[in-house]
Amino acid sequence: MSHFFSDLAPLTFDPNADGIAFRHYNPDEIVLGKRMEDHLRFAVAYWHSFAWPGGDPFGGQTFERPWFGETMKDARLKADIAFEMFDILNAPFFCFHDADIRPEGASFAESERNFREITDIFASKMENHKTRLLWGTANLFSNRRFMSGAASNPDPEIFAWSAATVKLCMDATHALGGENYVLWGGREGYETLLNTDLAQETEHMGRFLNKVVEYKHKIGFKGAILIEPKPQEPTKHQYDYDVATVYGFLKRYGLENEVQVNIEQGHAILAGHSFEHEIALANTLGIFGSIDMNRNDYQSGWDTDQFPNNVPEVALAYYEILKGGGFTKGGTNFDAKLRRQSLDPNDLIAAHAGAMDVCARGFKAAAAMLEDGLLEAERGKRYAGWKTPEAAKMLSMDLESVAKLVDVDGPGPQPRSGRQEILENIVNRYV
Ligand code: XLS
Ligand code: NI
Ligand code: NI
Repeated sequence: MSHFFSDLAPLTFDPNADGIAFRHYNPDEIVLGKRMEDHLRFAVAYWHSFAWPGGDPFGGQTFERPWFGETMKDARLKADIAFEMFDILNAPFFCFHDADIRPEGASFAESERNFREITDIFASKMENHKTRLLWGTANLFSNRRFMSGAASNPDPEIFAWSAATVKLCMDATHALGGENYVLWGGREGYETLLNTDLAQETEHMGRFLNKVVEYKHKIGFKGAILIEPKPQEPTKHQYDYDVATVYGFLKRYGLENEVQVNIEQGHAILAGHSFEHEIALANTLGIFGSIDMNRNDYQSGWDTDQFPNNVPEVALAYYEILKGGGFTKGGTNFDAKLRRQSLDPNDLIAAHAGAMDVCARGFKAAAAMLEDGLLEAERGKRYAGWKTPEAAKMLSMDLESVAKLVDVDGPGPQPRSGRQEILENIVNRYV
């Protein structure tokens, strides 16, 4: 034991507890025929919890952690404390990038050795801890070599370095039984068209993704390959802007049945969408995979990665997820970080416990809304006209034939209320 979280026992469901506990998240509670833990599939993000020093654009490190440092000893201690936290949180999953878990070496080979030593430690820890791997990923954006992108970098050596890094991270994800592999194109985009060949860069990204999918099949990785859309930040224009853009990209490269999306709440907001819009669209297009449940500050317009705390918003997101049949391989990853003044070890635990409770409340509300069926009944009524055979037939008729169906002498169709306020009032009964 490291004693970093010295006085904290594993959290349990206890609505009347004095201190930190789950007040709404009861892993064993059956909702819609399944344990809540199996529905929500919470994951802790290694990077924000253990590798982020608390900096912002105006100031550096605020956190003091005994594992901060660039040695393998630090990396091993970090892994010990990470699994201690997973145990305290009773976390079913975690997620990591290569760069979160190991110090960068002086060469690719040294970085790889460092990485493998820690993933071997993960493998042995996972034999006697419950926490599984939701997804692995490669950090192809922090190191300065990636400043102009990874797969889309004008320098072919960086393309190769990125391929080697993704291969290594896919191998580790596969070996650890990961359920997904994520690609977030952190710097796959551009700052100015003046120095950018957009056609070549997007072509390279398409080729790269094809290689990733081929490799997945070659090694027999059964997890899902996920792209995480984001419109901007760090680059001015990011190629994986939103779900719709990613779908167009996948279609262009014939990958729409191979790759799905990991949708982040904050990224949806940055793209000018709601979270539930992105989820609903991904379900419609058949590419929904997983979520990063971290919210943005609505004023700052920045990816502030805050833990979720808005039950009505979370409820609408889970409503769409449940309507799509719920998670299969995906889950709820907290790609969320503390505020930089939250220095104490307990803040890390409280942040996750609170987020799990917020999600549980939203999820239970979503399940009840779906079970009661009021919203779906209203939606059904709105589209009822299409239930008639004559209406359905129109979809396969040509334009002239459809035009002939209009009663040209009558008063024309009469508009009907969209009843938005009534629907919002219904939602409010649950949240
Ligand atoms: C950054 C992204 C990142 C991905 C994983 O905005 O959310 O954290 O989830 O690379
Ligand atoms: Ni993000
Ligand atoms: Ni994310």
